[in-house]
Amino acid sequence: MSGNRSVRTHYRTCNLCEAMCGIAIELDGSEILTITGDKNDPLSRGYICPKAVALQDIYHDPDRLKRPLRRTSDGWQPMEWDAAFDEVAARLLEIQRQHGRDAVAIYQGNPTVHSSGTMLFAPAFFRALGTRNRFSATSVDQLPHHFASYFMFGHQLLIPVPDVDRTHFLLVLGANPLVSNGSLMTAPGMRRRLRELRQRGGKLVVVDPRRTPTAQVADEHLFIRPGTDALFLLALLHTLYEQDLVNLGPVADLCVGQERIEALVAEFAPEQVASRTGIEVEAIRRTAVAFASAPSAVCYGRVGVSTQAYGALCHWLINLLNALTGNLDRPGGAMFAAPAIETVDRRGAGHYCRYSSRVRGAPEFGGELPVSTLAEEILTEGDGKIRALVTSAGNPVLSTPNGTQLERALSGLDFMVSIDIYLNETTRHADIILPPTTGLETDHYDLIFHTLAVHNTAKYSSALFEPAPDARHDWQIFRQLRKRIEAGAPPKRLGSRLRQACLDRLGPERLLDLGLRLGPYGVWRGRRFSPRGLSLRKLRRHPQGIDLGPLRPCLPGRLFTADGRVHLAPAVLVDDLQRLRAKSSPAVPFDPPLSLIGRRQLRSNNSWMHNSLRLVKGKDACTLLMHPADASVRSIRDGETVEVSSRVGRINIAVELSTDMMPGVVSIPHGWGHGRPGVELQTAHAHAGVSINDLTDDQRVDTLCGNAAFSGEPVTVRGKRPPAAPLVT
Ligand SMILES: Nc1nc2c(c(=O)[nH]1)N[C@H]1C(S)=C(S)[C@@H](COP(=O)(O)OP(=O)(O)OC[C@H]3O[C@@H](n4cnc5c(=O)[nH]c(N)nc54)[C@H](O)[C@@H]3O)O[C@H]1N2
Ligand SMILES: Nc1nc2c(c(=O)[nH]1)N[C@H]1C(S)=C(S)[C@@H](COP(=O)(O)OP(=O)(O)OC[C@H]3O[C@@H](n4cnc5c(=O)[nH]c(N)nc54)[C@H](O)[C@@H]3O)O[C@H]1N2
Ligand code: SF4
Ligand SMILES: [Mo]
Repeated sequence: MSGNRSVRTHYRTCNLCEAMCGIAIELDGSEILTITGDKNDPLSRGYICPKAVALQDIYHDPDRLKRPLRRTSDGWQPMEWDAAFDEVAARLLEIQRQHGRDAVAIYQGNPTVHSSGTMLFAPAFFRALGTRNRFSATSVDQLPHHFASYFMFGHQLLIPVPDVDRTHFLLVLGANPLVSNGSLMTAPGMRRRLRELRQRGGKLVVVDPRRTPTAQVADEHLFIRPGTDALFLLALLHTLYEQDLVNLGPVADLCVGQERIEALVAEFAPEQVASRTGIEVEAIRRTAVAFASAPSAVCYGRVGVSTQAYGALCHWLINLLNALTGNLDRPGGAMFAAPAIETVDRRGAGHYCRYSSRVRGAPEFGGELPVSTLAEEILTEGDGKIRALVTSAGNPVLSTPNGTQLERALSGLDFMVSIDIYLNETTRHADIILPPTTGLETDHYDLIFHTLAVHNTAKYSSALFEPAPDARHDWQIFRQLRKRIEAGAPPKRLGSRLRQACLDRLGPERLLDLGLRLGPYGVWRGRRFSPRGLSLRKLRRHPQGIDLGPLRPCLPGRLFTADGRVHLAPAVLVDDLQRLRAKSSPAVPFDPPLSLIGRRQLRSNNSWMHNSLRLVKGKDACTLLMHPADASVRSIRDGETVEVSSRVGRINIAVELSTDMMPGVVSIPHGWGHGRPGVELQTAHAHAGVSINDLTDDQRVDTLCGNAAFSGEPVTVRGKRPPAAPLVT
């Protein structure tokens, strides 16, 4: 191809998931020839997954919306942008005037954090609406991490990251990074990283109710009963004290509360928790001793331990395990990244319980209410009822518990607007859809995931393609909406008006440039001029990224607690042990006949990439994984369609027998269920699958922090034939 002078390579970061892989796009004119991993990217070093290639499918997708749409009795009609902005603002303001500000709710979904334009400009719009009814995907995901970090380190975003590239012992609970490519651990190329861990004599232990691809490459895999990780972690801590293995190491002088822990964990001997967790006494002790004795070790827990009834407890206990073995803030342990644009500042530190939800009294965290309560807030009559909803980059019908109930609620709203690129399960309920540019049409700097990366780097990607004519970027949509809402709302103080006018004038590029210049590696860091420091210009000159070095110890400097210490025994978390004790008493019968968990798939990205044919073609991916023993007592055969039911719903799904499942546990991937009427996603519709969240229960939450407790949903599975043995269901 070298003779062809029109062939060029565009470098950028894939922004689909947290891994931030560097990609190289080879083009002939405007035709994409190949999308490959960029070997020179300092973070991903050539790794990509199959979804990167599908970036071009999103760009070319005929179903992707390009103009605003309005729902009418004659179907969807295109609208002019200005008319759409005017109408959205007028309707929202009118509803707020009549019923109060909280009558308008907002829901922000996952791609929010993958878009610098949305990150920079959406907050001002949502602030202008001034509603307390703010919801997001956080409370079906990582809320427990924020909760533990807020109470232990004083800031919800100061989340420890496992230093996987240097550790000697990685203990993974409820995460499958070989498939998810890592989460709250930006670490593209986990297969290579895990191979290197073992090559340097390190060990990988995975605790999961399913023998996942990550568990398959581990030194040891322990099956655990869904939802019992807090007990397992307490038993690990118990063993540290029992065997005199506690040593806080580098943070010894920075912590408070350590003297309380021994008494708190005293009752959780391995013997006490083994039958509940399904993990043998000897395996618990062995794991604790190996962890504490390794030259460095780190425990990492993700979605499987976040989305359960004791998610916040789990993340507190994980941080404790790391701290009490001397592995907090030291190489090979749990460390903090130092991004080029600082995101962890005083203003966003967090807060808890300032107010609570109207119907069930669920607590706010960081200015958001748990999304498990959204449907009831719309459906329950009375003062304070939600009457309008703004969704942005979210698909809560498929991604939050009891999606069927939420759909019923959405269809009864007075007004709904969705800022989204597709007409899907959620946005089909909107009155107006505002579609932004996306992917290859946008500039990108990752504001969030550099804060969670296992190695410090910086990279700016320019848009590859000109946006379609008459398209709007997400930040432009938010700016227009905000201006109109502000024009119709009570005037704000002069200071905040001036600040906003400045932000508007700067636009995203100059804001990023300022962030880089003033950041820890910037040309103006510490108010001194450092000519070799970072600026946007410098990043543009290095489109394949700049290496800023391995993670470095940073405590106590980055702590945000009032006393500048790490709090090992925050009262709210200590008190929550009481709830666990009550639930785990032997008098309470445990475990339903079958307990349901989720799974992620390499060719899937939550609910919204099933319209790419290259990702969905082939074998049906939306199946119920079930252990052969559980199938045989129910006379269920491989491939048969069964009925799965829970307290809130029922679905029909094909069974895939698998000895990788723990007996008594079944698994369904989330993000499917595109068969609903009115979904305008041709390919996804033809590969519809069913939604696990038509089974998950909106009442199952971690009542401490409000996160959805998906893991371990009690379900009944029925085949076509009568069961081989009587079943207690
Ligand atoms: N049972 C169960 N449920 C789960 C999970 C689970 O493990 N099990 N996982 C949870 C987790 S971790 C998450 S993060 C949530 C995700 O929950 P959501 O964020 O609600 O769902 P997504 O599937 O990410 O939907 C993203 C939406 O953004 C739109 N979109 C894509 N790109 C853009 C863009 O550039 N701009 C705009 N404006 N819109 C865009 C898509 O069309 C889609 O509508 O799901 C949660 N739900
Ligand atoms: N390919 C792909 N990659 C993705 C996504 C995607 O949809 N597809 N989504 C992205 C998003 S938004 C996120 S948040 C991350 C999530 O990243 P991960 O957390 O790594 O992904 P999951 O596959 O949800 O892993 C959860 C694991 O927990 C296990 N599990 C379930 N219940 C329990 C339990 O009670 N205890 C324990 N110990 N384990 C349990 C499950 O079997 C599963 O292996 O992935 C991101 N990356
Ligand atoms: S793992 Fe795949 S989807 Fe995620 S950033 Fe890398 S290439 Fe993109
Ligand atoms: Mo997520």
